[in-house]
Amino acid sequence: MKQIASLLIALFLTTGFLNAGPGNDTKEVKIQTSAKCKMCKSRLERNLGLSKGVEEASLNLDNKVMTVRYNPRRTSEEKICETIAKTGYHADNMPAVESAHDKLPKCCQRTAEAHPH
Ligand SMILES: [Cu+2]
Repeated sequence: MKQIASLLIALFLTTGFLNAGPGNDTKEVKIQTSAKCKMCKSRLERNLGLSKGVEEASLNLDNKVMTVRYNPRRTSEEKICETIAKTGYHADNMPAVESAHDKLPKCCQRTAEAHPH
């Protein structure tokens, strides 16, 4: 009887641990983008934020790396890169969609001079 009780307790603890484990339904990915400035940052964060399965998107303007937290059951790293490419920016090895890039304000295009904001 005592053995059964400790078995049940062990089972309970294991199950509880698995359910409570962090990061069970979100994944995080870092993607190098060709963003230029604050406007690029808010444009990208908005478009990613509106896309399916993305919980949080945040661009670091120092290195232009986008950190995205997402639900892997609803989206994938590739879809996230596609969203960035369709916004007009490179995403790791995925090239920007040129028609989208050409619609960006001049200061946000890749040919733009680096500008101080
Ligand atoms: Cu910009």
